[in-house]
Amino acid sequence: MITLVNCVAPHTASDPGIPPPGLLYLAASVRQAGFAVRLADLACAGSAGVPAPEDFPKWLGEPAPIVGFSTMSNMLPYALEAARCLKEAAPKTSIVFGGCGPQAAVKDIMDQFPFIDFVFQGEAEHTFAEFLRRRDDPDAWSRILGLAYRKNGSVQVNPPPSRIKDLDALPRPAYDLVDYSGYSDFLGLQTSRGCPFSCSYCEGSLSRQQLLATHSIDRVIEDVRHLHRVYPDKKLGLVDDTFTVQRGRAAQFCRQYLAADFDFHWGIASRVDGIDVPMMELLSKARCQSVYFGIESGSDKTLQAVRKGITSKLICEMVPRARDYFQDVIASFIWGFPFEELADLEETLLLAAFLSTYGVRIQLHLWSPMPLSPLFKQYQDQLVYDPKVQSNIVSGDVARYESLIAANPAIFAPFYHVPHPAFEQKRQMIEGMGFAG
Ligand code: B12
Ligand code: SF4
Repeated sequence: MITLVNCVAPHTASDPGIPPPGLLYLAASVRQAGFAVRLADLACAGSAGVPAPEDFPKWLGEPAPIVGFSTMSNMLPYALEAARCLKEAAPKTSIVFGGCGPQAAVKDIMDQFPFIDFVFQGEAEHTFAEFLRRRDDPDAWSRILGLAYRKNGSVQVNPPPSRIKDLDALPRPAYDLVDYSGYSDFLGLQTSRGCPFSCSYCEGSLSRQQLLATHSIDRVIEDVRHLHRVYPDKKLGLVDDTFTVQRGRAAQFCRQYLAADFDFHWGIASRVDGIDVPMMELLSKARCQSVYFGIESGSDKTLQAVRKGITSKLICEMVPRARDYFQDVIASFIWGFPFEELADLEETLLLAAFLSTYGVRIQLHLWSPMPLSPLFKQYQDQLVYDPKVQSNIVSGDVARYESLIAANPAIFAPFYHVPHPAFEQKRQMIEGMGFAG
């Protein structure tokens, strides 16, 4: 038996979000390899909230011999503390870490935290299943791609696996392991993995190789049919980085969706250069209700500097237009890039204000230095840790972890920031306009 734990940052527990797509894929592969699996999702900790790390072992109950933690960067401090407490309570348990949180600092994590037995890099459906088969044969570990382990006390980090190209060959995610009624209104479904763009602030770690791997539309429709049968009252959230990147494929999905006559409403993430009016019409006809656009900035200078590949003119054309077709349009912005001048932020806020007059929902995030992103590499020598200056990507009640974070910039980089011009003035401007950032 394997236990897979989906970690969430404690302060986000009031929003259970969607079941973790990556862990459902992983669980299905583990089962296919012949191992029983239990999913313990901290997002469903309920009204009691996420347990304090010392209460985590009790919350988890009897641990399986192998407990795998899935974490993003924002929940890494909590996950490490919870794992430490679990190891103290159940020393024979093997603790495995995976997910995007540990990816940039695998060796540092193994060096600093001896209670972590293994860390996996990258997509792990094949490699983790292989590890479970070879667990009792340490001589075989050096051949398992993506695995970090200890040999005679020293940490070994194997090369990462290459991207999985044939997604249809993976078993259907283990949807049956979760009770969807404990989550938000949305069911998550992945039709593709990765992204061919190269925005310099982004580290969608699977996307970094810029390879887009896709499920066939037939397979996606099969999964929708399954979910629709079991949870007819939910909505569908496609978790692809940019669903419309292959327009022909997106159109095929819409046509097959319409032909199947599902009454699910659904939502996607897209780019303003990845959508046009005919595509909007088709999406909306096929019951797509919500579109999330990564806009990032109102300043063309900034858009260029972060290699976004779009212009403020195109944003002004496409986003208001999207409101003609979709009930919910979200525009997400980032402020506080290290090279951002006050005038750049003014342009961002003006654009955000303009879009909000169309009923577009605005999100504004302080740039967070994501360690696998190209922009991070450029500024990693200038990282500063100040708990009062944190992006809402990672913020929350981290007081308990401050000394841990401050001592380990390589592991907790997204909690840091890089000083940039006129910071206080910018913050006041943002507050003055009523945006949270
Ligand atoms: C769906 C999604 C969500 C969902 C579900 C989250 C979840 N637990 O999966 C929701 C809506 C809840 C969510 C929330 C957030 N998200 Co989100 N999300 C995504 C998204 C779009 C897809 C994730 C996915 O399914 N990937 C595909 C699967 C196959 O990959 P995977 O999850 O990494 O899992 C594979 C491997 O990592 C590995 N693996 C994973 N876990 C484990 C565990 C073990 C033991 C092993 C061996 C292997 C292993 O095997 C899996 C199968 O191959 C990604 C973007 C992306 N491209 O990944 C962002 C992304 C993961 N999210 C991100 C962020 C920042 C957030 C938020 C912090 C945003 C916010 N400001 O609130 C919140 C955090 C919520 C919280 N509770 O704390 C960032 C994370 C960056 C980072 N380094 O941490 C990403 C990468 C987006 C980005 N480009 O910046 N998110
Ligand atoms: S920000 Fe979006 S479009 Fe840009 S590389 Fe990341 S996932 Fe792709």
